[in-house]
Amino acid sequence: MAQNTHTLRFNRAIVRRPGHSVTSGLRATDQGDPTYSQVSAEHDAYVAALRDARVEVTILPALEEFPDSIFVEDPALVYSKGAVLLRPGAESRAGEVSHLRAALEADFETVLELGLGFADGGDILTTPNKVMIGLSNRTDQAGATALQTRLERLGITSEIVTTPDGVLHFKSDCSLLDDETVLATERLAASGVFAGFDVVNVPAGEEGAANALRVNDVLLVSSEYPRTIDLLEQRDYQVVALSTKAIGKIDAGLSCMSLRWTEA
Ligand code: CIR
Repeated sequence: MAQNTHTLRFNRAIVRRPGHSVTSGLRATDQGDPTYSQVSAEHDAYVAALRDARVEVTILPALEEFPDSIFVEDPALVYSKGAVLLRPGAESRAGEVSHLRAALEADFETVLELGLGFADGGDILTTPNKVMIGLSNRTDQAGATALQTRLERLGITSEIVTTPDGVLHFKSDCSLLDDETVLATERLAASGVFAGFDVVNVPAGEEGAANALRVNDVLLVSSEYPRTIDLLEQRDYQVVALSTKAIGKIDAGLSCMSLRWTEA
């Protein structure tokens, strides 16, 4: 296991409580609705895991009019140097952005706006040397290019990459495990996008495990994927297994439920 020096060190996070409407969250394939109480329990366990990892968590109130608003990672992007309000690629999620503005303005001196095109935070992987922006059904070229210029204003280098067909977000298929290592599905790693990184492939059939979340010394991994957990534990990662059974029904994983940053 390589070092985790700064990119995956966080002391602040924003999350949003699920509303009862979460049961009708967007999904590509219908596996039945999750129940509110299941999603709520998964969210509670997630917040507890962040707090156990020594992160101060701000919990925003539920927004019933936006079923997917629990997934705060998508409408904004946050770094120590500032935040960017994005433009979600799903029409039903566009209105989530304005509901985040006040919370971000309270915590960040600089809050930029994407301005044009579409980009979802789920398509953005932050690594120590660059931010990778994945084109997908939610993030288009105009949005990705606009985001690059916003990131430049924050002094952050980025590159535009592609997401495999049929995959919701770039980060549905990958996560950064430490300064040098990426966890990824074979279909994404095969594109060569992670040249220069050590890549750990999730076992075939456990593609959903690729959306893990490193927070300080621990790695949050979905408990639905035992072979991936074994693999990561063998590599000495300190795994905290969390259920994603309910949020998985609406195409979500562990990174989606928070915005995370380091406050000086
Ligand atoms: C959506 O389709 O927008 C939600 N049901 C799931 C969002 C998952 N977010 C993420 O991967 N960052």
